[in-house]
Amino acid sequence: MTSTSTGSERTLILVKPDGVRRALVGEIIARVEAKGYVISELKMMSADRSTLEAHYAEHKGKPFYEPLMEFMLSGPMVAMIAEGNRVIEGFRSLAGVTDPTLAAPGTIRGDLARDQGTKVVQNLVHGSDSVESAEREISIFFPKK
Ligand code: IDP
Ligand code: MG
Repeated sequence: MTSTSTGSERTLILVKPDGVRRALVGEIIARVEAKGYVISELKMMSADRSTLEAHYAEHKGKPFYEPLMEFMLSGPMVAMIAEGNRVIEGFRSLAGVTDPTLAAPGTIRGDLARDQGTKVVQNLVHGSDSVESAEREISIFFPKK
């Protein structure tokens, strides 16, 4: 890296259980790769409740918290680390806004998800929202041995 370039970032991406159930893992990975980000870690997993409580600590107490826990425990998901310059905001842009009804066409949520009438929004993917949350979330899903 030269002194004038910004540092490469890492972000945590989850393909949530709805994405795995709907066989969209390949489609979602393809979009991340096509954008030019590098996937450096990747695993299929079933999260346990304590992992999800740590991951979603900021949402504890909100009306959708318990439905969110149930949804994230409803089946396997895929966790990955993607790397590249500005990948944190870049993946959030690829994903689209939280509400899939409002997410722009062209985004993962806008193209592939819709309101299912559930208490928690099922929107296929998670992406970290800052450098601090990315590092915190990566350490939850990919702890250093
Ligand atoms: P984000 O995934 O776009 O970063 P967050 O606000 O961090 O959105 O919320 C985490 C997850 O909780 C969302 O992806 C969605 O599944 C769910 N969620 C967020 N806000 C609501 C809501 O107002 N109603 C129902 N579910 C929600
Ligand atoms: Mg979030």
